[in-house]
Amino acid sequence: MSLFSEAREVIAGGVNSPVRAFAGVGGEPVFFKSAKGSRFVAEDGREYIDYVGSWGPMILGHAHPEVIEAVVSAAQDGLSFGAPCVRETRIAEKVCEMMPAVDKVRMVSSGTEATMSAIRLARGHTGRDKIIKFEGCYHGHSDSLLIKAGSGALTLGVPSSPGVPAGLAEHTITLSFNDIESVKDAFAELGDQIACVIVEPIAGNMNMVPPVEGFHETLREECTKAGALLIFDEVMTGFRVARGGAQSVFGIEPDITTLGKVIGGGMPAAAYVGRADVMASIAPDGPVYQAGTLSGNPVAMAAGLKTLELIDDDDFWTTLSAKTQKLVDGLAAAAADAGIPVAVENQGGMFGLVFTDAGPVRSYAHVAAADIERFRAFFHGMLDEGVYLAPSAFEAGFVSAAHSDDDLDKTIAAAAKVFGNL
Ligand code: HOZ
Repeated sequence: MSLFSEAREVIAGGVNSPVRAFAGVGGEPVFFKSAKGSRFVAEDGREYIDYVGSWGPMILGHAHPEVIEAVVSAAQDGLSFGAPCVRETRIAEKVCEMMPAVDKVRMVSSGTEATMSAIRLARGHTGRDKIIKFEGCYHGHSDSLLIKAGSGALTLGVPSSPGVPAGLAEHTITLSFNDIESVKDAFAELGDQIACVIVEPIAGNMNMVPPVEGFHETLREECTKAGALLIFDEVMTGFRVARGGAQSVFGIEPDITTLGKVIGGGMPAAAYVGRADVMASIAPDGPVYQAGTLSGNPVAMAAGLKTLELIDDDDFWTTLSAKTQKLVDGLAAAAADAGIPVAVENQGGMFGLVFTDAGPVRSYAHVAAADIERFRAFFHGMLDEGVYLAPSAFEAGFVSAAHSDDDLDKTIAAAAKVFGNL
């Protein structure tokens, strides 16, 4: 019996998160037993160069010695207190220092918790119910946000999940990512009812889709005019595309930012952060309730803080960006040599690759029209060559500081071979 079949006997769908199941590419998922640096080792002993990085957190590579040391030391002090500890204050100080639009921090344990809480905060703070999100953006799996969502929901073909009450869904207005006019129209019609706009500043859950010029500026302007809050969901882009996240790249200050992945350094930690007067609405200072037994867990704080300390360095970002650039340039050149049309994107340690001849990808409709069958063949070809990519055409890829020139050269050579066979 395969490891996946064994898992299916006792785990719903055989996985604890749907995108891991290979449903988007076919076949059975690889089971991993260890990871170090840029490499994964599977249960059968095969080694892979990893471009998933646990879906984003592992920006330093797997099992970075200083992060492991911080985790071990924190664990020896106790696994969970359910009471304040200084590590929580230190990581909050670090986040305020590194990210532009942050006065106050509230730690939670997952990206879903962060976005769900941010939406409640926006509704509670403004006294309004309606929210605007964008098609193909994924903000975790809470009810208000699982409507025309990206990531696993898109991969499995259930972007609007059953189980979301119609009465709640009617408060979520879904617009097309990068469609500036539709944003203006929605505010013209419903501006005084809109609590917030939530957006991935660079969409990373429908492959990688950057904003067009003026998109974020329009969101900022319309929210400010209408008294609505702007939420940047930087669970994926925060501390991943730049030291100060996507907001530092575009020079836009959201009212609330949601963080996850890198902020936990591979441990379950996330946060929603933002403007002091907005954050003052959260209990115990304000009436908007949110709580968590493991929020600010000392071991997770230690992993996150050490990770942030290690990436808080200009040279780190120059080197990481150069590695990612080398990878996407190599992939694009290899595809062109083989006559395979692709569109690539990259920023910091994040990249996208879409099989399309329609030029740069700027909306969900562009991604949806791409050649998904070709992606599936590419994914399996690369897997056979020892390169582990996200098992879905709708996910971004991640490069870490641990990826060496040799890793990148091997990956580009593997891609040249696989493109040639498509
Ligand atoms: N949010 C992650 C990237 N799309 C996926 C995590 C998961 O759904 O397991």
